[in-house]
Amino acid sequence: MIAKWYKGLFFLIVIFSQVSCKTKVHNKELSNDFEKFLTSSYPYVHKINGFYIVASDEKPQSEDSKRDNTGKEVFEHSVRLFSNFLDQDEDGKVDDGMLPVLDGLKSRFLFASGYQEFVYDVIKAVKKRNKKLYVMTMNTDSWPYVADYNGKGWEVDTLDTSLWRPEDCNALWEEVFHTITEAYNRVDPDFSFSDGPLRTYMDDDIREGSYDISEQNRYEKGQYDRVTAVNEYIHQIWAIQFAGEEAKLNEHQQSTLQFMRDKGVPMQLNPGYSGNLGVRLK
Ligand SMILES: [Ca+2]
Repeated sequence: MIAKWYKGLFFLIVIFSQVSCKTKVHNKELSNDFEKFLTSSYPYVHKINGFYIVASDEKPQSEDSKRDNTGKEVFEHSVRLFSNFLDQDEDGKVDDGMLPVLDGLKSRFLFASGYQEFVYDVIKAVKKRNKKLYVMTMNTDSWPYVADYNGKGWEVDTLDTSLWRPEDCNALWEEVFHTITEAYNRVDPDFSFSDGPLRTYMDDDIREGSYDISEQNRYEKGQYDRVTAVNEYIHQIWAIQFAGEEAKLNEHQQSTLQFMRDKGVPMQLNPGYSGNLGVRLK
């Protein structure tokens, strides 16, 4: 299946880091001010050890969304997904192996869900106040939100294009996964998307003609770069292993999966997970 939401499906704003805080007290004041700003500006705010998740109260309304959900449900679902990725053993605490990743999340990212205008506003406002943070988004007016998606129950023949997505998928799963793997990318130089093993596996797959990014690049008028492509490639491979279709992956994709496993990338999600981490601020 070719997803209908390929346009701009991975939206990442690069904000260059320039902040220099001289004392811990100053850091704390900044973080209090930032938190006050978030809670006074957005309908929903959650914090997991300093990593913020914000959301609008707009109802998801993309073409592929089931339209009976609310913005609050998307928000609470995003908190559950982040929590479950960070708490694979489901004991209600961040797994030890995920602590560095959580550090990467809190120091470099913020997650926002809502319509495009809302997330643009968050991006602008966050950039003004904390230049270190990238805003990762779930655009609920253009990407499918499917509350009961469970990541299983479909088959794939081969993974041969960047446009492939699981059937009836929930884009929120993918965007949360991208945020987690972007955090890996920031804390572990081996997890680079521009060079290193992951990039090599994808480049080899493309060179041998078994994987294609050119069609997506045409759709995106030449703007689909290989750094973005690597992050989508690893999500596709993750989704295929999650559905139990791992045997369909070719040798480059198998190597990519093994690399992620060796790095401790969380491989499981439990749709019934209820051990939310962190604290709801609003
Ligand atoms: Ca745990």
